[in-house]
Amino acid sequence: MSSCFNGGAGWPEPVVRVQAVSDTCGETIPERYVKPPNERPSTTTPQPAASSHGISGPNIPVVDMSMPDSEETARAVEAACREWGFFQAVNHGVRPELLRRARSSWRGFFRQPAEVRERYANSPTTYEGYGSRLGTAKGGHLDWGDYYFLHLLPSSIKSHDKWPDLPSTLREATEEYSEDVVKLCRTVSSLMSRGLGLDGGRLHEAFGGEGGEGACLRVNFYPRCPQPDLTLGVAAHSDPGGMTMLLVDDHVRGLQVRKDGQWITVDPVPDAFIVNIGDQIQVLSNAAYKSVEHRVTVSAAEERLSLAFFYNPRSDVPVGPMPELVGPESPAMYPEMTFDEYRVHIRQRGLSGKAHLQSLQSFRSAASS
Ligand SMILES: O=C(O)CCC(=O)C(=O)O
Repeated sequence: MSSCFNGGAGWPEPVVRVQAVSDTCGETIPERYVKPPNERPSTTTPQPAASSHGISGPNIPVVDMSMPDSEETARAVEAACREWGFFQAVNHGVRPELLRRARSSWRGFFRQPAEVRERYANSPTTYEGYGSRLGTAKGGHLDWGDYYFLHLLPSSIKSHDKWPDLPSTLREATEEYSEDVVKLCRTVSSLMSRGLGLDGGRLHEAFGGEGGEGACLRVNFYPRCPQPDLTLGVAAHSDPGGMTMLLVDDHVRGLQVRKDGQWITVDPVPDAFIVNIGDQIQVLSNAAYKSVEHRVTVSAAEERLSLAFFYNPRSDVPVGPMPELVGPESPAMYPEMTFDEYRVHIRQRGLSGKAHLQSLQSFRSAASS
């Protein structure tokens, strides 16, 4: 058990791997993982059960990326981003074989002995590596999940030495996967721009243009949990970056999206990417597109793996509402801030609902009053 602790790496308390907790805690989870009653999944209004073929309750839209009319695709993406901030992209062009290889390589990492995993233990300075908590607030509630975080773009900060060397398939699979997913992000970014009535390259330009964009990957691993009604795999948050391409296990549900005050459980379409707007695109679009709160529930019966690919603006480019979207009827809702500046808050406080974006908005109101 001692190899599952990672003290002295800059965290305020020794870090315990949730995998180790799951293996040893029996029927009762430690107090640190028990969420306050109003945050527990069990207090959520139940959603109608999904049928085996589809969903009987509301669910996030599905967008077919292979439609021959790209205007129609742009309209579907726009509607989803305005109304839900989320959609599932199907027929997206990334090979199912590659999706499976990426998933199985990362599952393989979380199945390595603890001493192999611990070689990559992370610190709160960059978060890069194997981790078990977000945020450095002492004594806070913890999420029921471990993760691996790594940088992909700009290539100057990508370092294979910081990626696991086991299983042996992992580095090549992650490299290939990230190349294909970046291409998909560029396609989706162009559709999102057009949906705003702008040139297809406008968001890409606002992200820093050719070679400017940033990308990183967080692979989440949620072990089985004996009391899933009391905890969450990831607490409610919006994504701080530009957009997220999420690949989840086809057969295990867990992601919930907040819509009109209700938590909607997403039914994953096999091999789809779940795409969502992050805070930076909400700011650039002057709140036309929504960066929506989501969270993850865990299961007593099955572990779950997800790959969250974050596509971000260049870290030192000022990000504010795009001037074309600002006018007398739609004043700028946010001040300009670089993604690096924005990230500083998140790294200190961890993910917390929509608090970061709301604090930007109050900064704007205070500045203009
Ligand atoms: O695991 C999931 O379904 C979502 C993960 C997520 O929200 C995140 O990594 O930010």
